[in-house]
Amino acid sequence: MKRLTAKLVFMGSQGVGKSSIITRYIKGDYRKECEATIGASFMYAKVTIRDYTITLKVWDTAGQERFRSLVPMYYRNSDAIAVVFDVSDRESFRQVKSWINEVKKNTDTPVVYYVVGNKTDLVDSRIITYEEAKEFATSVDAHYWETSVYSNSGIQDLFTNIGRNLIEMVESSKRPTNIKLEIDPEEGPNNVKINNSNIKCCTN
Ligand SMILES: Nc1nc2c(ncn2[C@@H]2O[C@H](COP(=O)(O)OP(=O)(O)O)[C@@H](O)[C@H]2O)c(=O)[nH]1
Ligand SMILES: [Mg+2]
Repeated sequence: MKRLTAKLVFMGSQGVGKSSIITRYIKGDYRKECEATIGASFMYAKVTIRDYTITLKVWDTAGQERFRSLVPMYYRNSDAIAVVFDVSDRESFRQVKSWINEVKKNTDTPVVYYVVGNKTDLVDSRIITYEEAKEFATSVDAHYWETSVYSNSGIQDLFTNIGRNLIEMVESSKRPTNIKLEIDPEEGPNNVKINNSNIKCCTN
């Protein structure tokens, strides 16, 4: 068994569904009334692919402008960045570009970028099409993924795909210095500690 530990940071405007996506993946449910995330918090998410067990340290940032100056602290040393927008909100889509530009300006290790169009259940109020978002993502060397927390679509696969890309990165020569790879001498029980105690939003 090979173990990878990597840092995944969620970014994007307030209200696009970052905390809901993370909570849905980790706890398998969501709450309709989330408090605005203050600052940032992190939790651990586990992804198993092939002979890899990946522990993602998932950081949930706040979208509020007034916290924006704090965000560099959270994306520093990140291995993967998911920038989320709401497919029914053009302003949140416009913001994706500035988040990605900012991270690119301030990072020098390889980072896997994901642009995530959330709330695809809002079919009637949808403004950003799959094609427009995909074309934009390609133009900034990011993967594009769509999710809906309400209809529970795309979320499991988002984390699995991020995991797959991290494995690719580790196996290729572009291996970033901050991804921790451990290879067990032999197959043993999984003892990766999963700690959910840092959930600060959408908890009971
Ligand atoms: N229709 C719809 N609403 C969503 C979805 N995901 C999140 N929301 C709602 O959007 C609001 C903001 O979500 P939240 O996770 O707090 O956004 P954050 O500020 O980016 O962390 C909440 O009322 C959520 O219930 C989704 O997939 N579809
Ligand atoms: Mg939040």
